[in-house]
Amino acid sequence: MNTSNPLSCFLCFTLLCLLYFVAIPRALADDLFVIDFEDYGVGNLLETQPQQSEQFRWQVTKDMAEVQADVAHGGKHALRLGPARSAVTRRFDGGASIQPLLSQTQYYDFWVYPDAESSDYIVVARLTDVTGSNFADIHFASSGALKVMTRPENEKEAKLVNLDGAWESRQWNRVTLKLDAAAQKFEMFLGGKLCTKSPMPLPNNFSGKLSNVSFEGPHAEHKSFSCYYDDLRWSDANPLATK
Ligand SMILES: [Ca+2]
Repeated sequence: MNTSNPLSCFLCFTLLCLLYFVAIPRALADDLFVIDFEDYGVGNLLETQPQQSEQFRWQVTKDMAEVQADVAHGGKHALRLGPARSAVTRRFDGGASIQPLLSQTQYYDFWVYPDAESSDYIVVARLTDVTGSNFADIHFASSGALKVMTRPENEKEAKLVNLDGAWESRQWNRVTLKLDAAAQKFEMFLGGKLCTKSPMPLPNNFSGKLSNVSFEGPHAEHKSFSCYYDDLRWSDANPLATK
């Protein structure tokens, strides 16, 4: 392009403006996804989820999952797993409107309502990297215990360890993960309160590109217990800073 031409100069200027207003804000703060279930219909998750290519749709891997309007954290709809031990999973490494985040510091924030006894056991989030390795595992364990997967320094095997804090049955619990892909460490917050004394090593490598999110409802012997999820957000902006 001949930049001595006034038209070329104008086009260059316009292009630079576009880059500034489109590209720069995207690098500062972005969301991989925000899911509040408000644009989902009520009913079986497999049938009510919005249009999405087959590969990147929610999959129900065990038992029953539905979008319902009886219990919601925000708006009118939330996801319900159960009764019993249902499980769902979805890929976020592609599909409509899904773009990987550029930042190495990322946050996963979600609300979960266990309609279960404190003696029950729920895998509330399990996250997988594009390589297929499981880099985060959060469990609401028996007696209110909070457990996460980590790989302690100098140890080969990842293991579940207890954190400070306790989950509440039949209430909305807010879980926030801060993931540092550069340091390969994470911090976790429950109800906005830090549960990890210091950043903990991830159990497996996280490249900064999320592949898969999955949840499992209560591991209950009782058949009538469920687990609700709402307001799932993956972002490079700290969700707790906006309170
Ligand atoms: Ca909602």
